[in-house]
Amino acid sequence: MGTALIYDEEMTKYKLLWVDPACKIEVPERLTVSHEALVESGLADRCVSVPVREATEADILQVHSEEYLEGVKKTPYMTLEDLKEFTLQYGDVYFHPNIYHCAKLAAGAALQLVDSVMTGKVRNGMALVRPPGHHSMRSAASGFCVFNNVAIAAQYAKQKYGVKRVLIVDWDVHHGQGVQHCFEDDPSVLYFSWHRYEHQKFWPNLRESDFDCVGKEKGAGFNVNVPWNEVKMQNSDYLSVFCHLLLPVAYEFCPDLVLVCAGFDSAIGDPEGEMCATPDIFAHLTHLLMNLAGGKLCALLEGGYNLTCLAQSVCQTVHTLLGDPAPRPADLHGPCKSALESLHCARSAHRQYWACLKHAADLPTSDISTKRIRLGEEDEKPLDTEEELVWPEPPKRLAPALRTAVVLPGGVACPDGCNQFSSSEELDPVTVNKLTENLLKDVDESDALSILSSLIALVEKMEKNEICTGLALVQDISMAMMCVVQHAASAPDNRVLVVCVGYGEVPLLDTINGKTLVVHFSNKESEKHKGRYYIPVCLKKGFSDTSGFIQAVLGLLLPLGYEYDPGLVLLVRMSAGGLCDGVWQQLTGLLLGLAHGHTLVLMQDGERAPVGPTASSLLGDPAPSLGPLLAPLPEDVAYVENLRHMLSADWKLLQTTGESTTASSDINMTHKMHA
Ligand code: FKS
Ligand code: ZN
Repeated sequence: MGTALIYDEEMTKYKLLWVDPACKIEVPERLTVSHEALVESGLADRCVSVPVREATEADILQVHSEEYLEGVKKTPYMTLEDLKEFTLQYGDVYFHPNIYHCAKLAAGAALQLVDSVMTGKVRNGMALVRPPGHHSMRSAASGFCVFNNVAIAAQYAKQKYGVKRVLIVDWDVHHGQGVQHCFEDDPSVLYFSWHRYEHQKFWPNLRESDFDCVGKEKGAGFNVNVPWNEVKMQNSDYLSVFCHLLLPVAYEFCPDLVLVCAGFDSAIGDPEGEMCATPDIFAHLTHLLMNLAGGKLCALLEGGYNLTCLAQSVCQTVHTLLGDPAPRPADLHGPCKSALESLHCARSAHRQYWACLKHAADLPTSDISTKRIRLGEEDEKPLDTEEELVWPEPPKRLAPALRTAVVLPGGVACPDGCNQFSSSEELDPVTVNKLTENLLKDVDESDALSILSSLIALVEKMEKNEICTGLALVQDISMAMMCVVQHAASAPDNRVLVVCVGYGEVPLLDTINGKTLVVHFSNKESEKHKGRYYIPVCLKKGFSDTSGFIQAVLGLLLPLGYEYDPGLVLLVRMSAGGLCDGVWQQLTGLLLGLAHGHTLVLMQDGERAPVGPTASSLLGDPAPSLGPLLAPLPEDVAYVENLRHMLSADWKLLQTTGESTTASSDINMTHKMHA
């Protein structure tokens, strides 16, 4: 199952023909540099190239009015003067004799992408298109957009393929007001957008871009706006909004198809966005969406005006669609105050619509509406001196030679696509000594020793990036855990995130120096563990409450993992009765975004049934969709919310409000919370 890439040079064949400072950034080179970067990096060759087609009038009329279409249809025959005149009735857009043709191709490219994904020809894909679409409205062009490509694609998917729920994620830095208007009262399309807003002072300056515009009538709750009231938002700000708002809502909604308005003007160096997120963040945003809808994801290019950053960001997105592990994200020092305020407002505005947000905090006490500045009331801020921003080019993303290696006892078949791991090299005597002294004191089994040495050899290959992921079935899971952790954490500058799922006892691992962070999902607290680096997540009904578990993974584990930034993830499945395969696969798939994709799964030898599903997730297959999530147990939502609040003094990515948290280094407080 591959990745589609749709591109046609024809869409570079229109441009601004007169002087207009508002439109001069929208140039044909946006498309050529993006495509060239994909070709030069070898990414284009790895994709399935799908041709464009023109959207039909019927397709376009699903979203636009006949009058508008008739108007645009005349533009190829207009004189320059007529074109200028026609353009004047709209805002920040230009027409050209060839733009109608290109707009039909851009919308048609979106439809081709939907066809390729929905028929199973490919798993996912990206379309590089001009003109963009998300601003265009039923009867109006706007912001460089002529036809609303993504809206046309969503309507088409619903009609042609009977898709019940579509998620549209608009990570462009501008608000796609055209998409919002189109689906405002439609509960089958969930629209999410973050956008530069600055209390309505930023284009398109609309009141309806604010956080409290949540949709109308039946569609109430299905429009999620996160307005940025300051510029310079960074990777942490974006990830926080994904973990604490978009993903919980998206999993609860459970789309059959994900469409992305993939604009890259939200990245560093962009003259329009003035944000500071680095291109590699798009690898993570993409990855985090890839386990929704069974992996059916279509990304459509929207904005992006810094050509260097645009090309890098497009490559990051396509790399991830192809399944290459994402680079470890840099600089995750927590969201800024203004981002937290936006997140807080949006979460509280949606609290009544989504069970996962039921316990979100009230609106901020400082009334944000008083900050709404009426247009023109304040002086324009002085123009920034155009400083040249520099950021490091994202590192080359080399996929390891071997994707998934397995260490299985005799008699267990190696799952398709995996490689049975055999360590060719003998372990050095020092390691053998350490193992026998520390771990194998009482057991005198050469079997155990050979399994442990295989595990160590496997971890070493993962550290060298020769192997991406691993899976081992072991007799003594505690011993295997201790062995891997001791070994991995002994390397300087390496951190191990240990995620334990199960009712079993977690051995005492050295969590004192911060080189190991243990997050333990279970249903009861253990008394013997303490400290900042052991985090128990105790859900009332353990893993049988799918919603509660998933929400804890999204809102606790992911932000913790991102902030901790491990070099290795050790995912341990102990006796985990009630945990269904789909949930386990979601967990496994999501964790692959950390540690450059290096995840080692340990499972009890007795429990062989999950081997196949685990292997499939480690190989990068999307997890199956879980169905719309029911409301989690109210106690669990409250518990997770509380735990997050307590831990947020130590872990900045857990914050969901700008209000200060009481410092709580003593997280043992959490033991009392279920009482
Ligand atoms: C110049 C003001 C320009 C118009 C911005 C339009 C943004 C378009 C876009 C799209 F994705 F549609 F291309 N104002 N200083 O990036 O959202
Ligand atoms: Zn934009």
